[in-house]
Amino acid sequence: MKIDTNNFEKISGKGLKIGIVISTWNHKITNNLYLSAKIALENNGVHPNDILKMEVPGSFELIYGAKKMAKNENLDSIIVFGSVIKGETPHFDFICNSVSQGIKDLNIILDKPIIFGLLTDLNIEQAIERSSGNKNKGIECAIAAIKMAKI
Ligand code: DLZ
Repeated sequence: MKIDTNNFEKISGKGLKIGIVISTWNHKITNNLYLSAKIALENNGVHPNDILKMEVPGSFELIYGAKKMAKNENLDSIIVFGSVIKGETPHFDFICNSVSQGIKDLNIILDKPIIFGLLTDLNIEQAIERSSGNKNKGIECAIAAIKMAKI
């Protein structure tokens, strides 16, 4: 994965503590999202020790993971990363809907921003495209996490 750190938005994340929940389903994709976010956060001044990672089995579990992580009062924002790839059953729609509704609910209930980093792709090629390089969702979510922590 190649990321040009000169090429993304600069916004100071100095002093912030960020939690990241990642699903291990489609791990190659979610790990790339995580690594991209980590690079973007650190490049914007977040100390590596202030990035807390939690793994959950699948995207459906991101909701509970984020809720648990939000109990840590030191964290300023939480990002969730998952990758759902469309198969031949309606499972795709159920998971995508549940996770987006669940994360939306947490944002209403909790007093902490939860950033929505769920990739919902038609195939693995799309997922790779959106989880690596300079325009990937990992970077987008890292910048959103910093911006939301400052509100
Ligand atoms: C079951 C399932 C399926 C079919 N597909 C995906 C997927 O593409 N991406 C993903 O993150 N998780 C998937 N899962 C697992 C569910 O998210 C969940 O972990 C299980 O249903 C157990 O609750």
